[in-house]
Amino acid sequence: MKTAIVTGMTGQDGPYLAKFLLEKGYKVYGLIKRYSNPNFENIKYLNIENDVELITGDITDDGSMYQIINLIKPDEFYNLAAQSFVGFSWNLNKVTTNANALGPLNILNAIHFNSPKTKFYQASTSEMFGNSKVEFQNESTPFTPRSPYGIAKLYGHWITVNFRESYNLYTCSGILFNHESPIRGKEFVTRKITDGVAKIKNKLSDKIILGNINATRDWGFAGDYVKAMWLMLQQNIADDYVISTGIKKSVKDVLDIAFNEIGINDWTPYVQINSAHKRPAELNALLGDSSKVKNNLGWEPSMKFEELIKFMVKEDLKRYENRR
Ligand code: NAP
Ligand code: G4F
Repeated sequence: MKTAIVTGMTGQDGPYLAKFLLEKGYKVYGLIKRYSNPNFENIKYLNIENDVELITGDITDDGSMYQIINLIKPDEFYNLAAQSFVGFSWNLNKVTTNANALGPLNILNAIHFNSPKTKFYQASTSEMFGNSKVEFQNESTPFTPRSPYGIAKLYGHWITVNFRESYNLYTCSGILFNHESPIRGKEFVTRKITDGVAKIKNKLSDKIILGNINATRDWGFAGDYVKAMWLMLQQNIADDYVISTGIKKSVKDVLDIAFNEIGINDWTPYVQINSAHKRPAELNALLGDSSKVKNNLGWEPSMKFEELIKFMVKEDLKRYENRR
């Protein structure tokens, strides 16, 4: 039986990846931080609470990573933990840097000295491209990050590449574009909208307050993207890959689909713009070219944007209906 450690188990991708690995027959250790009041909502949503072995640790604590990796010596280590909200990375720039840059370094050092056969996946991001000069970003596109989040993640990316080149470790960096699901954090724009629409439908609210609704992103489904993470660790040679759908949509497109799902064609009376939700340095557009992963690993996304947003609205509607 293969073993894997997955960090970020209370977030979105951690539970999706853990479920995928469990279905493949892995023994999965899910790393969570120490909480006074832990939140297992996402783990429960995917029905894996009895199957994942939860272990307590913190990627910013090198001793904690050293002990855990020395004890388990997993076949695979997926580092999904991060301060992942770009908007807060200006206010929490040191927390963001500790988790997103030094976190992967701590894990890589622990693997290098304690378990050099462990294959390592680092959750890198399209945010590292910044406002790119090219329309489609791929593995050769220069990085020009514009947020403390993207800058810290760029260190995580390069240190992952560096440990591969310096010590011959099997380390991969997945450069993932935005991916969403019904367990996406509610501060991210898609879920903020689908949750807001469900509240409006249930007369619990009459407004959604947003920032730059002209921004465009390349949005896919988290359930598809975790398969790409696993594929990267199953090859003979470690490499880095862009994961995306190659389709550009705007925040306004999310609003169109989500409101349409509750029978509202004109969402303008329900949406208010507030500059508090705008960023000091915005990324106006991101769009990925994932032909390398398609050609080399055979990965392609399965869920289309419209289906994804409708699915998220339906799941949020169920949550409010179940509370009545
Ligand atoms: P998420 O929902 O915000 O989950 C992040 C997880 O990391 C949470 O469980 C969080 O725990 C945990 N965490 C934060 N700091 C930690 C620390 N010091 N030690 C241990 N755990 C810590 O993020 P996600 O959407 O699942 O994304 C997974 C990863 O992919 C992140 O690294 C993100 O930056 C990256 N990424 C995401 C996307 C996307 O569109 N979703 C795209 C590209 C890259 P708490 O909640 O308890 O703080
Ligand atoms: O949903 P978002 O907060 O996602 P963002 O900033 O693109 O970051 C996500 O994707 C990255 C990959 O590209 C990940 F690395 C990162 O961890 C995270 O998962 O914002 C999307 C867009 C932005 O342009 C933002 O300015 O939506 C715009 N937006 C407009 N109004 C808003 C809002 N974003 C949020 N969160 N809240 C708003 O009210």
